[in-house]
Amino acid sequence: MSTQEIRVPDIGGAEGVEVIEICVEVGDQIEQDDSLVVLESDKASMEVPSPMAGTVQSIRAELGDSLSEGDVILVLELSDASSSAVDNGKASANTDDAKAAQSDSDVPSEAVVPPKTATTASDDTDAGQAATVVEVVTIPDIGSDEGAEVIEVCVKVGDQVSEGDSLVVLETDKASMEVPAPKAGTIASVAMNEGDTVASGDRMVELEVASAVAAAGEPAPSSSQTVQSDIPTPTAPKPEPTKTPATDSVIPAPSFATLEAEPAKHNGEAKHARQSSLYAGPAVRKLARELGVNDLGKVKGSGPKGRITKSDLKAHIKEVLQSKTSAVQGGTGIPAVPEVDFSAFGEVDVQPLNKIQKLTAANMQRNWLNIPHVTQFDDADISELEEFRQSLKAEAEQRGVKITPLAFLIKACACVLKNHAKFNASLHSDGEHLVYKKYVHIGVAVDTPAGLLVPVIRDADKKSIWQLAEESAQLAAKAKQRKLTPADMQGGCFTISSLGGIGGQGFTPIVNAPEVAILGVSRLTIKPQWNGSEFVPRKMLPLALSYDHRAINGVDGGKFLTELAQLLSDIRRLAL
Ligand code: CAO
Repeated sequence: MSTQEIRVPDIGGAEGVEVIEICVEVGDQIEQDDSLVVLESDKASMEVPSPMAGTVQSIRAELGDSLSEGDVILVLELSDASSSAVDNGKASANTDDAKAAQSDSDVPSEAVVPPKTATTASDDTDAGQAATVVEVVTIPDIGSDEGAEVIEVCVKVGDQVSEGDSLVVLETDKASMEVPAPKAGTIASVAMNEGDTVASGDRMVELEVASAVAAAGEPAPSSSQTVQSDIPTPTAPKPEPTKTPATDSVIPAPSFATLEAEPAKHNGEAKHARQSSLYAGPAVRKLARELGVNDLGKVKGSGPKGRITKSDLKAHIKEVLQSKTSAVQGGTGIPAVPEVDFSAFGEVDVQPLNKIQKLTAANMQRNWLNIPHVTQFDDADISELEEFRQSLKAEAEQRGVKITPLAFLIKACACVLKNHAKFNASLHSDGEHLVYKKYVHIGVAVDTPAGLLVPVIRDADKKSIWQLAEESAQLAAKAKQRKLTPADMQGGCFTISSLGGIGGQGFTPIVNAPEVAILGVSRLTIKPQWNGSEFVPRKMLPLALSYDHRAINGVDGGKFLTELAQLLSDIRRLAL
């Protein structure tokens, strides 16, 4: 098995170009043309492709290194095919001859010369006065015989451009570049479209520029004249970048291709500016197009300077696919509420949501969107319960416990949950199973200054009314002091949201997924009840049971609520 040092190819004469990304690791099996490193100068960047297939034996370049043409990037253990190619003289295994090996194996040279312009017409202005001429701007030498694809046209007719503004973005297999305007002017015509394949010398745009000639007092050509001069053709000899003559119509050229290194200077639409300010190499852009990622602006780059790597692209696609899946499951895709400038209607005070509020908002939305809710209502006659509770007040004081209807509600719910296992269950994430829980942990919604918290009382079915009263009060106090631990809020099977101490006749609570049901309790009121012979005043407690209709049907809900109301009406049955 032979090895081959892979060196920096011809990078258009650039010296000391920084390594900003190493795309391979020792041991990686790579194919010919796989990107090895990304180099970046202050003006441009390029991916250096492997001239042959093999296994990365060692990496000589490090992030941040400054490399020039001929510097060793890594050592490749050649695959059989590459070895025989080397043996046959297609690639040289002689490390001193690495440059030859690179050119033999088609490592692209991405030297780029600036676009040239050719005067084609002028305005009919008098000599010596300010005048404009229309100049043809052509595609510069793109360092590739196979042409380049126009992946973005950054300007449209009528756009004012400054010198250096991007006109189009071109991409070859291995590199991409923005072609800058050679001088300031107005776009008179655009000769290419996105998707076109172009070659050096092709007509790109016509630029209407101020005529220095006319301003200098020399006769300007009349508008009827069409002067065609010095338009480079695709076959024009490739000038050395370093020897490019400095003329008015030529700007300093990037030494090799870039899409990402040049900051966005587009005068076109926002899309252009957004796209071209991105750091993403041609290989990533190509992959993005193949995978249908049209807007790289949505991909978060994790590389140096926010550069988008292939892994970032894959992570983005995964995220999008997951959100699409949950959209199917959860019915998102609902049009957003339009943004309103409330200050247009009067004074406003904008306050940030705290962490709990944000979490609650997200959870509520998630649960509301994901769960097909049904809410069923009933009133429980808790006249006897209230009488009993009042009778416990002295003892409660002695015990140092405040006893409210809540403790009875927790106890009653625990009993009913044991009898109605579907309410003490969760939908399996596969959507095809119910997970029945053998424990009964009940969450109690607590209103705190920081927001809504739901501590969980464990094994509520095994605890006495006193214990439940004490524990719920302790947990509520802990919640209000923000001393709850995550464990205090985990593992709930069912939630009680009691607004009884506050008021209201009823409300529809939102199920706290992955639980499948929640009980909303409102303020008891004395209502006339028919006892068979007359109306009598009774203390009626409004109950609202919301449940996930995927797990629980209406009959189940009706039975649960009826049994709960009966238990609360006759708490002797709690002892059974
Ligand atoms: N009807 C009439 N009075 C009631 C009642 C009811 N359903 N429930 C409680 N009360 C009474 C209590 O007996 C107490 O009266 P006394 O002081 O005279 O004894 C008073 O109202 C205040 O009770 P409380 O609210 O302090 O205590 P609690 O045990 O009823 O509730 C807690 C505790 C933590 C649940 C409650 O303080 C709380 O935070 N509730 C808000 C829950 C919430 O925000 N839910 C909405 C969630 S979004 O769906």
